[in-house]
Amino acid sequence: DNCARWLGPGDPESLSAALATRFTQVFEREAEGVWFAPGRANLNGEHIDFHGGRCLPMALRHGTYVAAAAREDGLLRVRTLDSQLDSGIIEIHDDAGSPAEANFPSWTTYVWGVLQSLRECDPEYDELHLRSGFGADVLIRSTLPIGAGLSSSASLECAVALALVGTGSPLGEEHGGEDFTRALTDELRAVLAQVCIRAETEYVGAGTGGLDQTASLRGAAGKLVSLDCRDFTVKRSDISFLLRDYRFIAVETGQPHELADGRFAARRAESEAAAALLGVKQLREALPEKPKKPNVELTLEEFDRLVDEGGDLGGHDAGACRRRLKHALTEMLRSEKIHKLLFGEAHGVDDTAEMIGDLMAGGHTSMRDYAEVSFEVADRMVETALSAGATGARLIGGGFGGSVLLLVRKNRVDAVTAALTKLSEQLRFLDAVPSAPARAV
Ligand code: GAF
Repeated sequence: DNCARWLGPGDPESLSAALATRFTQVFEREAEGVWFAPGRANLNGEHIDFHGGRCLPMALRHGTYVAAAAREDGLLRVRTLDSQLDSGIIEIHDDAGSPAEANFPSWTTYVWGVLQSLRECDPEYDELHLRSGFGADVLIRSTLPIGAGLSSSASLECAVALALVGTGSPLGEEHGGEDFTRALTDELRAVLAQVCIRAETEYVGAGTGGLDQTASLRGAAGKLVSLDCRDFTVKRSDISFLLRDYRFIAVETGQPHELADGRFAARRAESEAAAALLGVKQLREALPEKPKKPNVELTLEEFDRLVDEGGDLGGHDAGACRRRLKHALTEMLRSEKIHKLLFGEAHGVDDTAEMIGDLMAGGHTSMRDYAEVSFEVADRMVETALSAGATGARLIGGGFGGSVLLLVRKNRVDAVTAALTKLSEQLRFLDAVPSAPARAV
């Protein structure tokens, strides 16, 4: 029998109402609203967003809820209800520098970083500008497992961005509730994604690439996002035909990951050394508009030739740089193939699923052997899921921990989850349902 542990997303309306009630207890005043931003699962395109590659994420039903009310004294008072992180209200004074310097818990830097970054928002978008002296009381609750490779950090940033804009900007003053969500055009969402990306790269100091924030702010219900990271344009593909017979399931490995812990940055630096040797800023430039396998092979040969000639890799190991390069280029190719599958000629449901499944398997192998960000539990889970009848399985996110994404025919879900639960009863499953992006709730 199957005792798989499922992690439900909860009901947004009740979660929002409960958070507003808690807000009143915690801050002894009423919240002006509650905002939500989802986590994401990425079908393909890992470790290539910062190289201008194509990513294929979906926004999840699980994410971060933020209740907030404005303050006019510039003070930021924040609290999380996550039992592992909660240490009561934390007061961040605007002129006191980064919370990290004050030894506040690391999650507070994300909140503070979004506030700083919003203040530097492109002057063209004055509807997003926070009034001077703006501060806020902020209460946070997440339905995403933290550090599970499902973008808990980005979903926190995006939910906070909406809450701050919702309480402190002209857009928020003019529009409340559903009206606020409607007023957030795709253009404004793209601007807010950049705000959150800057919060993470400049204020938190994690050199990530923008996939997560874009998925959270610009995903769509029932749709997979095809994100071209050269210019952050998105196309959305309705995959409801696939979801009639198949399910995407994320399985949390129980091994948490930290993007700010240095290993992610080390992998990125090796791939950037390869790019520099090839004379490009981002590795996507090393491939033509419509890349094919021979283009990947030629680029690898070119890399080998440059290494043989004594080319400069900034002190990085040539073998490691080559493996990062190979991962990035083949991952880009897999993304283009899935993009073509979704937007090109239609195939039958099972054929489409099989083709996506094969590409997922290729993606996992590449994460394991070339990006070298996988780990034993994830490898075993992928193998087990595939032998138990999953159509596709791969590690997603930054790696070194996190989650595996499965594509499973509905009639095989029980068999697959039972086989995985036999591996470890600690695993947690969540339905990866492509859902609406960040919004007021
Ligand atoms: C993390 C990063 F935040 C993203 O930008 C992306 O690089 C991903 O790892 C790997 O694809 O989620």
